[in-house]
Amino acid sequence: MSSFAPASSKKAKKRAAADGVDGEFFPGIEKIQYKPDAGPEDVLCFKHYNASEVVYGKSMEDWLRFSVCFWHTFRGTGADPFGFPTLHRPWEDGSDSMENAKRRLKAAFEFFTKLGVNYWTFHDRDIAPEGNDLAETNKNLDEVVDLAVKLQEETGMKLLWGTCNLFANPRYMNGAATNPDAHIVAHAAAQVKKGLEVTKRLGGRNFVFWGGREGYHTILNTDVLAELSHMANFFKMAVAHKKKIGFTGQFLLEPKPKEPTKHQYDYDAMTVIGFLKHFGLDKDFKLNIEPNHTTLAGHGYEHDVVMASAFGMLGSIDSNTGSPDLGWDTDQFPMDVKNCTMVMKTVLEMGGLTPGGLNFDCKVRRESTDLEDMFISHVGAMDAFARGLKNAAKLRQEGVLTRLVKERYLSFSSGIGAKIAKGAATMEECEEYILQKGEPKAASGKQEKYEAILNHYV
Ligand code: XUL
Ligand code: CO
Repeated sequence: MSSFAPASSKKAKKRAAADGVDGEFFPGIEKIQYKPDAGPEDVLCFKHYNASEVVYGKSMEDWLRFSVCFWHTFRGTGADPFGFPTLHRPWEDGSDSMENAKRRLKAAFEFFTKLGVNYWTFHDRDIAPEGNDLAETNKNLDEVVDLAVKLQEETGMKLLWGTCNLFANPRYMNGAATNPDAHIVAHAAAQVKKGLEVTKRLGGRNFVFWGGREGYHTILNTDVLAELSHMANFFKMAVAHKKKIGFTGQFLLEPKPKEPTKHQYDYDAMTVIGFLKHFGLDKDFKLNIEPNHTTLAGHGYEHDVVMASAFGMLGSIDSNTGSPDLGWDTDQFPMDVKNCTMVMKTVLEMGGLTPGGLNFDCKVRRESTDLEDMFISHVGAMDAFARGLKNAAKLRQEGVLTRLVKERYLSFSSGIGAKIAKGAATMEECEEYILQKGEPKAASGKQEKYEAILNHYV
């Protein structure tokens, strides 16, 4: 999301003038093929991702469920707080018109199809311009959604999830669902009502809530309990409306610890699970985990994926990465095969992510200015995850780590351990046990052995 308008070029103006042209937006780029023997510089083909290949009982496309996000890939301009846009796309005419929005959507569907993904994701405000009031804004959205329905039908593309942008407009600067002004909370609810309706129309498999401005900058002006209960009531309204309109997609909450607010309420997976349980919302929501947010919270890359999955709350993944040496959300393409292996290990253990998927909430660097970089980045990340999937499948098939972890906890399968595991033991029994058995033997944690085993598969 940026306030910088992309600079217009002569070519773009010409294209803009010929509104409705169904030209080719990525000439010279054919549908990306699987070429396992391709060389190191062949970066416009898959060397590992082979959509229909069966791995561990399911096709790769079913395990991975790749999705392209509209906001970075089609609204990203490369602008940063220090510099103007660098990514000048030929279909952009620099305006906020409906014509530009529709042309951009057509370019996006050509991209999705040539890349060979089955899913996409968007925020309401990515795809259609805001009008002068809610009625006009909704009308604009409906008109672009009409085109999206048609393009989905023509290409077979599906919507992984829709979401509402409740953070860019200045009205939300003090929060949306947690704003101290009820008028603004009501506006956010009205926006989500429409967002749910269009997501349903597009057959969205999920609907995401990322609380971009739900947090605080200073505790001095903030009633945290009031804000958190308003947020819970906001979600309850959304659940009620979902039921009312018969939307069957999964609701997902996306944790992030900081940025843009200094403290975001949805700090990390366990914080969000605690919030959902506290307010009785845990049956209606799962989590959309973004590893770059996890690392911002000070955890390891796969930590939140593992925690959410352990509690049966992993719904979907915004598969990106941060830069380990930077402290902000860089939204880079995930290229680290070991990280991808760890994520896919969890996905395999839980039997798959459906109805969620791996959404590339990632942006090309502002210096990666060529159109082909849009493809190279996605292809590279898809291949990294395909390798992660194959590694994780082998790891699981051979079962070495699973066996070692099982053995590590063996003491809980009988005797006092089984009683503790069931929650049936008392402190007196534990005392009696220790008095009889004496001092326990310390066992090695064998971290390096586990790490060496993982390296065998990566
Ligand atoms: C922001 C972020 C969002 C959400 C959707 O850091 O990740 O793009 O994924 O609003
Ligand atoms: Co995200």
